[in-house]
Amino acid sequence: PKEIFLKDYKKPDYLFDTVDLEFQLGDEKTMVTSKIAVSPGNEGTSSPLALHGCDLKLLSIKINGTELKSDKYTVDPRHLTILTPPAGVFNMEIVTEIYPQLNTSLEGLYRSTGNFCTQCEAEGFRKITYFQDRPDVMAKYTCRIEGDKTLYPVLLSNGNLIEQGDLEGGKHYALWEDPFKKPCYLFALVAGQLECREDSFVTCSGRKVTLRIWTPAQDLPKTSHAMYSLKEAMKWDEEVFGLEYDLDLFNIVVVPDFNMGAMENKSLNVFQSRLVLASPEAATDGDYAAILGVIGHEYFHNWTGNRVTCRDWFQLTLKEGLTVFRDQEFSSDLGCRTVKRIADVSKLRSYQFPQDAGPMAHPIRPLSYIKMDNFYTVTVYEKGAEVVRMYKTMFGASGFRKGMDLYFQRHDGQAVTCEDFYAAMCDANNAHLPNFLQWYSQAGTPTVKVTSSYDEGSQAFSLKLSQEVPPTPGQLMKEPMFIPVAVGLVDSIGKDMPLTSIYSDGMVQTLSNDGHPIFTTVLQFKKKEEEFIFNNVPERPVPSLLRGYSAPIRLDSDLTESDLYFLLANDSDEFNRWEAGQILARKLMFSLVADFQQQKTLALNTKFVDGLRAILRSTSLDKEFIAKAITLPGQGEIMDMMSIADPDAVHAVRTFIKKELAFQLKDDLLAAVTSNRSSEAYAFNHDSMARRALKNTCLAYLASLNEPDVTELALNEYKSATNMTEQFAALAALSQNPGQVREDALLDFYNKWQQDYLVVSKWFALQATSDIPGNVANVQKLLAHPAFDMRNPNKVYSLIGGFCGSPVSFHAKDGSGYKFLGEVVLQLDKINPQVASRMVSAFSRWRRYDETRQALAKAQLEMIISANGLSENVYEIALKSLA
Ligand code: HT7
Ligand code: ZN
Repeated sequence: PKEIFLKDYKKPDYLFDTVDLEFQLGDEKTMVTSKIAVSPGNEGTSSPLALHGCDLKLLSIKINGTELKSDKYTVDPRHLTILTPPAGVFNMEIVTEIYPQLNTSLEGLYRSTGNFCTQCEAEGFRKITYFQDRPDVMAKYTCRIEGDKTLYPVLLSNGNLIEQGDLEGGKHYALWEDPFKKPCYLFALVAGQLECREDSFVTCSGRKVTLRIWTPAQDLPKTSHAMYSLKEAMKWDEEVFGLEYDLDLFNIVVVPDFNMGAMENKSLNVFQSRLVLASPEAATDGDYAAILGVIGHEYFHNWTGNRVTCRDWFQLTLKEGLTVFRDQEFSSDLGCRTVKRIADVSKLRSYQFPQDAGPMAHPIRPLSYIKMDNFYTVTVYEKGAEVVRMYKTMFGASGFRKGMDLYFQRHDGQAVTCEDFYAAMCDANNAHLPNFLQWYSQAGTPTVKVTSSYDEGSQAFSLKLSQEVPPTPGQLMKEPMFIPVAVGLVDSIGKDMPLTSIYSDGMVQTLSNDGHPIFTTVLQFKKKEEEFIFNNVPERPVPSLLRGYSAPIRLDSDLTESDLYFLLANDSDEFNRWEAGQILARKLMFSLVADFQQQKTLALNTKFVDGLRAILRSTSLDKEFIAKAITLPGQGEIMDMMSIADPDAVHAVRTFIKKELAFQLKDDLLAAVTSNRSSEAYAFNHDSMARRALKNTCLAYLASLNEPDVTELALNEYKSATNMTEQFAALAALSQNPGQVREDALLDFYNKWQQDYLVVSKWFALQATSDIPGNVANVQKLLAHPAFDMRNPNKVYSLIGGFCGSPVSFHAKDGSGYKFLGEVVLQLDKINPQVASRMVSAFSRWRRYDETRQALAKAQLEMIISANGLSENVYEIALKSLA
């Protein structure tokens, strides 16, 4: 396999101005005719025109209307090369045959429950026709679709429908025209038996846009939340960024078989069912929130990704980091900002930090890849979003908006780079951010150490900062990065001190906001070491550092335990209140892990219990915040911070703390469950969701006691629940403890919901992630369950992905979890390499474990990499994991 490097980027030799596609859809095969107006990309180019292609049968090529003789082109399994294209502008017509019903990779044109569907990002268009399949080739498209009218009554593509009609032999056709230039990865076609929910949105300039969500008829009632989400997203983008939708039609199509969450094809977004379909009985608050976020995300791509796209795939974070940031902000504005921030930071810590510390570590703009699909990662997406957030932290909301305006003014209709975004942000704010671009090119999570000191005589409070970016594969030496550190100083009664001036780098900076005192300032930390001295500080403060998590770093400060308890109780920055609790919990978990490893008796410190009790009893804090604040850091997060990850110890300690807290706080937890019941109909709003979150978190704690009264309580909650959020939480609570009650509840739930495959996926995931003893065998058995299907990515992610995320069973000391995954990966790779490579990634951190586990996991990776006919996707991950 060939590795592709960012440094080798060259502009295309040829441009495609217009692309006219024609599809003749058939049950066995589909014929694709592509007519392209080609022009030279560089003055006087005479080089061969190389087109990508994969799994295509070439039927004919014509240049300027004349059939091209076979000695004028070459064909290999990946390319069609026109050896001597005409000089200047010319027309090219290529006819190919493809076999969508045999396509289980779910890229290119494929069938999902009988319907036709496409997925072209990143490099799937080459499975449809020969093409320069790269994002900097932007063209205007038309698409004519022809097919049987009964089998495929709905024919959709990008842009506007300009013609449709009946044809002989029971067929019909539709002709679509997209007036906007686009790269081929945004092309889409959908055909089949679908019905739609229709609504409309009037844009800020008064244009009426028709909105349609297409699903199989029986699912239409479940699309109302998605439609609500879409209209909210359209309104929000106008209000916050002044961005208006640019066509008169916006379609969303729901398909059960899809490799990722959703796809932002121009005016024809495609979604996997889980991210559109919801009803209170069958979807949880988490599902509702995910739908809002992802509908927003794909819609926001219309400007950040589609109107302005990426020059090459290395720039992926240009559109994905920015669009994730936008969807995070959208969800924050519609819900609770602190809670959303906590959720996003937790995700970053649980998934991105481990990636950044492992063999697959890469900068948000990778330097090379074998298979681009492997770089749709939490680093490119979530860390990328944090990098965008830092511009906003530096320039403020209005400075950020100015930067966005300039970005669109300069680059609408273009395929650009991350430097172009940086330049727009800086130019719009007359700023320069030294060492900021390092975020795009250096991998690894920086660690920032902070030590503080106070001088009573001079009333000066000093923060000394130093940074260290760890070595990562291929990058042993690192440069300092620009790190914005938001800081507030809290006085002894828990109030923020006004900040008046700071001395750093030989300069004094006066702090004020138009004469008003300020309470949080952003330190611009850009060297290996720097000292910042706050003047006029009348007493020794407790510093509240990295407020709102102002940079994606690991912070290592000299705050004492009592400082942290003080911040947990008093910080005006709610994020940092939560953070203080998490740091305390981590410290506690580490010390108990050490005790466990030395076979000491475990005991919980009373200050910790008291701290959480105070939070739990608070009547002023947001309920969802309370739920998050009493939740312990995940096992993965703790293992990630150990020199040798010990899943057994971490699991034992986390289980111990949970149980002990439940025991000591039982009355408060029971009170929280009881007082947060509600008989009101389900509503998707923050208050009701927060209430359910708190109730469910408390129920989970209580169930860990495995006592008859709480089992009874959980069973009652399960039986009386009127929505999936509460029903599923009660089921999860009951299923913590092995035994008949667990088995009966799981069976009852399956019997209730077996007709709804999205609910059945949850049922798979719940069992897959369980840490009850002997779970490898359970999961193995579930593979053969009639409701499981290896060809459906959602089911694979629930069962196999869920299993890999559970430290206890996956890392079973006898290697049974590893062996199970090894076998599944090889089976999956034959069906769907993209999904298989996501699963094989679970092995990538094998070096973090003890020697026995290392040997067992390594053996599986070696077995995988030596298998015949392995895909490039899986090969790349296995190779890098073993390196
Ligand atoms: N931009 C979309 C990415 C995507 C994708 C990538 C590779 C293979 C299949 C895929 N399906 C969707 C989704 C997004 O981030 O908005
Ligand atoms: Zn995206």
